Amino acid sequence: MEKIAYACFCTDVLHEGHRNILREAKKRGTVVAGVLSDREMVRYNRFPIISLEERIALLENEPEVSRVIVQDTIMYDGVIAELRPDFVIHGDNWRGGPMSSIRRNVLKNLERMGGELIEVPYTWNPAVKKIDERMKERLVMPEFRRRRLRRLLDIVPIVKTIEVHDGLTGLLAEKTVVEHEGGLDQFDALWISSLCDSTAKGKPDIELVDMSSRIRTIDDVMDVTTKPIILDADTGGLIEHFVYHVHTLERMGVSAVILEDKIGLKKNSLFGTEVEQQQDTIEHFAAKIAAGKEAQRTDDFMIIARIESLILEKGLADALERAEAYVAAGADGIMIHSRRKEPAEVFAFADAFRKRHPAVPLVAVPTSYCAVTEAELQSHGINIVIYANQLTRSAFPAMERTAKSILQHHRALEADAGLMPFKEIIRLIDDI
Ligand code: SPV
Ligand code: MG
Repeated sequence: MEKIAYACFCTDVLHEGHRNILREAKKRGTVVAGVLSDREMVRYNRFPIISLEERIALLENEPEVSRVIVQDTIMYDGVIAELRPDFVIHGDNWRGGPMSSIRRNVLKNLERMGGELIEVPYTWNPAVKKIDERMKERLVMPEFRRRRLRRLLDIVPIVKTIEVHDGLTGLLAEKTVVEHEGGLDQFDALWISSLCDSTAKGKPDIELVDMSSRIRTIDDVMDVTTKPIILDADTGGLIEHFVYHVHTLERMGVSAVILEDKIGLKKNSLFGTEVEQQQDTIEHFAAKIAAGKEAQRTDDFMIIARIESLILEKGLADALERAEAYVAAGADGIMIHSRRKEPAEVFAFADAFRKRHPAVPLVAVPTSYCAVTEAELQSHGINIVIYANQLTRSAFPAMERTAKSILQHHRALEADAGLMPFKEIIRLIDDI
């Protein structure tokens, strides 16, 4: 019986390096090519530019390939048990970083089931580099980035979103990949928080940092990332101004804005009823949503309505009544906010809302009820989770500790042990 040589691809384009792998596979037997599923491509931080069907066709067109299968997990346990390949072929570029856990998994499975790993020297030349750069270029283009949030909502069970407020936090959110529960994981989307954007500028979160300045932050983040951006647009301001902002943000490639139903001098929600805050009327806020939807020019852009009833202790019935009106006005999603330590009121809202609207995306921001897991949120129908301020809150104490240590010791030595060498920080920055 002819031997089986298996190689899995998580790419939207085939270049010389991939063809080299296919040729090496062909030398050893019948070539079965794997195509990684959309969901796993995303978890692996390779957002698919073309569809699964197109990726299958790409490999079917290669003369060496006898059969194409879909590999649904990044780890090889399932595919090796089912296919029993005699050889697994892979480029040798997976020996370091999070990819090395996939290599270990392949070796473990081959040892158990029989079979040999063949590692082909990774092909890196100007032509391959150019193709790689072209693919990255497509990901950063506004029309592609804008659409990416809606695509994610179809692909992943819950869109994991992290706060960023400058190029560096953007890079961290873009590139951090961890090995987790037998797979790889990374963040799906970026949250430009009004609180953290204002705080980074040393200003209070009261809509003092104006849209021009927020756009500057978005642009800094966009310049070094590809992931979709959800903007915290506070109250959206005057309806007459909001419609212009929708145009600008949509053109830039922002995927969604979240507008909160407050009016007057907005204060941060985490203050709750400790400070004077006023909720907008249902009619006026619904009119703002409708005006924004009317102004947008693509089907990609999303306007998500944020309900502050629970923050302001107006109760579940008020939150649900508002949700109904905002969806009727055209909102593409609902964010329900809470500052309780437990997620019970968020779950109660989500369960009731889901009965009436099975498909409207729901967003949660578990800052105060931080013990909740993504799986629990997901089981109550939440589609987007936003970790809204954790990067800022972890960076500040570290910086404060360092500042105090230098002042206390009149030198930097004592602080130095806790510092990352700059060489490691700048590894995030791409060469051009
Ligand atoms: C923000 O991050 O600015 C938010 C979320 O609006 S919260 O701070 O919890 O109100
Ligand atoms: Mg905010």
